[in-house]
Amino acid sequence: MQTLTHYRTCNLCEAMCGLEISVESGKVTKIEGDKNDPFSRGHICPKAVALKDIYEDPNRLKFPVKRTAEGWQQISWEEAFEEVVNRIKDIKSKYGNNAVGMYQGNPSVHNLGTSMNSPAFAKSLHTKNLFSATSADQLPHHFAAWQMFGHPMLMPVPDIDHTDYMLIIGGNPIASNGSIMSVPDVANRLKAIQKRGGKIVVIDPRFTETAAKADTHHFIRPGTDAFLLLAMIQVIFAENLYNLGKLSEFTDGVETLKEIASSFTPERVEKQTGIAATQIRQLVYDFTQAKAAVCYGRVGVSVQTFGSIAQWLINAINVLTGNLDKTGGAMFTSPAVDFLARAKSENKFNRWQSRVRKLPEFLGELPVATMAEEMLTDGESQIKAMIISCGNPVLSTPNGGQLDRAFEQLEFMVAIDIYINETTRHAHIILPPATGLEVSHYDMTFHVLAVRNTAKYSEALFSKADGAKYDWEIYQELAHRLTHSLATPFTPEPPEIKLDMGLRFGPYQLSLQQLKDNPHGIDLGALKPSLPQRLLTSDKRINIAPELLVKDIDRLQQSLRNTGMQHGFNYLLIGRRHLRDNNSWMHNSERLVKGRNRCTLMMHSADAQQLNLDSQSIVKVSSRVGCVELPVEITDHMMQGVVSMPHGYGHARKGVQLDIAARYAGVSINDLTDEYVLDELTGNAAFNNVAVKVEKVS
Ligand SMILES: Nc1nc2c(c(=O)[nH]1)N[C@H]1C(S)=C(S)[C@@H](COP(=O)(O)OP(=O)(O)OC[C@H]3O[C@@H](n4cnc5c(=O)[nH]c(N)nc54)[C@H](O)[C@@H]3O)O[C@H]1N2
Ligand SMILES: Nc1nc2c(c(=O)[nH]1)N[C@H]1C(S)=C(S)[C@@H](COP(=O)(O)OP(=O)(O)OC[C@H]3O[C@@H](n4cnc5c(=O)[nH]c(N)nc54)[C@H](O)[C@@H]3O)O[C@H]1N2
Ligand code: SF4
Ligand SMILES: [Mo]
Repeated sequence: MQTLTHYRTCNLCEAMCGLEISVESGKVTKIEGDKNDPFSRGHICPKAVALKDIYEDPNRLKFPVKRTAEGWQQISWEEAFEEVVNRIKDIKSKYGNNAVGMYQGNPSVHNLGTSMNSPAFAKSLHTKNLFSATSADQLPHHFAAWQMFGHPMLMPVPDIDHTDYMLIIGGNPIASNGSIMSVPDVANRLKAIQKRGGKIVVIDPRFTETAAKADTHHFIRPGTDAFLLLAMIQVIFAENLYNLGKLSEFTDGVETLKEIASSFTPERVEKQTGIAATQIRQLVYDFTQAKAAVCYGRVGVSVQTFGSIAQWLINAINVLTGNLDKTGGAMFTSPAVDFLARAKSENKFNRWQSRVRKLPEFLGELPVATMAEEMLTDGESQIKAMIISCGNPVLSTPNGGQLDRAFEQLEFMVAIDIYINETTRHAHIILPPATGLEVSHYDMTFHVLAVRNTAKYSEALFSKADGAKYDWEIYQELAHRLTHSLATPFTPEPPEIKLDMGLRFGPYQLSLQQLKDNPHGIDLGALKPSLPQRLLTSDKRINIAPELLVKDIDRLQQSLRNTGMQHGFNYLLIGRRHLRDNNSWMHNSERLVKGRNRCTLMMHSADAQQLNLDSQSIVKVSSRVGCVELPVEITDHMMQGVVSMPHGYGHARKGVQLDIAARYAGVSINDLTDEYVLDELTGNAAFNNVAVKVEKVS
C-alpha cells in the first residue's frame, strides 16, 4: 500500500509544531513531529494526534443545520445564507444596528481563512456590540503594548533561546506550550537555559508543571502580582539597580515610575503577596545581575483585577533593567508577513461604552463580561441577535450560566462552528466550515509572537467534504449578502492571494511559492534588536509611565485597604490548564479525555483537613453567581487558601451533541466566576480574583 507523507503546522495551540502525517488509502495512520521543521525540531504534544479525531469525528458538522421542533435538520447553504441574512437584516431594521452582536472565540486566530475574513464580516455589521475571547484573556497585554510601544500587537516576546534568567509569572508553558510566546519544544528550551548556567523562577499560586522544572518557585496570593512588581521596581530604584542602556535615549516617564513605586517597599507588600521581603529583594538582585534576563507574564497575571497594571509593570521591569530589545531579553519579532510595518498609532480605547454598565470599548470591542446583560436588559440598542464564531462563551466567560439563559431568549442566533455544544445548541442555524486537516494554513498571528522568526505554509491534506464550505467562503458570502443586493456578482477570494502579497511585501520578500517549496518551513533566524525603529508610538519613544495606567494606581492603593473576604467566601478560585485539554472544545477525542478525571478542585491538605475532606470527597463550591459539585484533589501543590479547577468542562447540558465529551462532562468553573469581578480599567475578566465557599457534600 502506498503511504503518503504530509507536512503541516499544528494549529491547535500557539506553539506551531511541525507535523509529519502518514496517510494510507485516505486514512491518517500516523501523526508524528516533523524533525525537519526548523522551529519545532520534531516536538509535538498529545493533542496533535487529535487532529485525526477531529477529522473523523462523527459529531462534527459538515453542512448547515437548522433547529426545529423535531430537532436539528440539515439545510442547503443557499437556504442557510438566505435565512441568516434575512433575519439579521430584519432585526437591524426593527431595532437598529446594535441589536446584532457578535462574539469571536479563540480558534478564530488559529485559522488562516477565519483570521483573514471574520474581522471584515464583523465590521460589515456596523454594531458596537462586538465581543471576543480577548477580554477573557490577553486584553491587558494589548493595552500595555499600545500604551507603551504604540500598538496593541507590538508585544515583546521572551528570547528564551538566549536568556540567562527567566522570571515566569502566571504562565505554565509546560502545560500550555506557551502563549504570547510561540515556543514549540518549550521543555527543552527551558532546560537549555539551565544547561548554560541560567535560572528559571516561577511565581504562581500553584506549584505547576513549569515550577517543577524551575530553579525556584514562589507561591503568590492570586491577584496581587501588581504589588510584587511595584516592590521589585521600588528596589530597582532604591538600590540604584536600573540601567536602561540604549533604551534611555528614547524612554520617557522613568521619574514618574520611580515616584509611583517609592512607597511600595517589599516590606509593605509581603503580607498581601505572601512573598517575603527578603525573597522579593533576592529576585531583583538575581534578575539585575544576570547577563540577560526576561520577565514574562501570562494569563494568570492578565485575568485579574489589576491585570493591565501587572502587564505594564512586567514590560517596565524589562525596560528599566535594559532587557527590552536585547538578545536574551524581551524582544520584538520580524515576521515574514509584517502587518505592523504599515500600522499607525491611534486611539483605540473608550471611544464608546457598553450600554448597561458603561464598560469601555477597546480595539472596537466591548468586554465579554457585559455580553449577557446587554441581551437581558430591556431598552434601546438591546442585543436581540447574536453571531457566535469559533467560540463557546457559555463555558469560557464569567457567569456562563447567565449567558446560557441570555442566549436562550434571543430572537435569533447563528453560530459558525463545527459542533453542537453548550453555546451553539442555542443557535437557530449553525454554519460549519471545513477545518483542521481540510484547510491550508499559515499562522498570521503566531509568527508575530514567536521566539524565533520562521515562516511556514501548509497545504490542505484532505479536500473538504463534497458541498462543504471553507470559513473564508462563509464570511465573505455573509458580508457580501449583508451589504450588496443579491444581483451583484460575487466570487469569494481565497486567503492565499493576500498571504502571497503579504509575503512579497514583507521584510524577507518571500512568496507563497517559496513556502510551498519548503514544506518544513523556512528559518529566518533569531530575534534581532529593532528599536527605536520598530516602535509605533507617534514620537518613536517608549512611555514607561503611561497616564491611563498611572492613574489606575489609585485603585490599587485603595485595594490595599479592603482585602477581607466576605460571607464565608474564604477561598480564592484560580484556573488551570492540562496538556490534554484545549479550552472547551477538544473533549470529544477519546484519547485526550480518557484516564484520570482532570476536572477536580485542587486544594491544599491543611485546608482539606479543616473541612474534613479526604481523597474520596465531593465538594460543593459556590460563589456569588452559582455553585457546582466536583471531586476534591488534595495536593500540597496549591497555596493554602487557594483552590483551582480547569475551565472548559461542563458538557452535561441538554442538547449538547458531543458523545465522548458527555461521558467526561465535568462542571464549568465559569458557572462560578463573576461578571462583576473585572480589571476595572479595561473591563477584562478577572477570573483569578473570585472568592468561593467550599463545603463537603455528605
Ligand atoms: N475561568 C476561566 N475561563 C477562561 C479561561 C481561564 O483560564 N479561566 N481562559 C480564557 C481564554 S485564555 C480563552 S482564549 C477563552 C476561550 O474561549 P472560547 O474561544 O469561547 O472557547 P473555546 O473553547 O476555544 O471554543 C472554541 C469553539 O470554536 C469551535 N471551533 C474549533 N475549530 C473551529 C474552526 O475551525 N472553525 C470554527 N468556526 N469553529 C471552530 C469549537 O467547536 C468551539 O465551539 O476561554 C477563557 N475562559
Ligand atoms: N494544553 C493546553 N494548552 C493551551 C490551552 C489549553 O486550554 N490547554 N489554552 C491556550 C490558551 S487560549 C491560552 S491563553 C494559553 C495560556 O497559557 P498560560 O498562561 O501558560 O496558561 P495557564 O496554564 O492557564 O497558566 C496560568 C498560570 O497562572 C497561574 N495563576 C493563576 N492566578 C494567578 C495569579 O493571580 N498570579 C500569578 N502569578 N499566577 C496566577 C495559574 O496557576 C497557572 O499556572 O494556553 C494555550 N495553550
Ligand atoms: S504543542 Fe500545540 S502546536 Fe504543538 S502539537 Fe501540541 S497542540 Fe499542536
Ligand atoms: Mo486564550
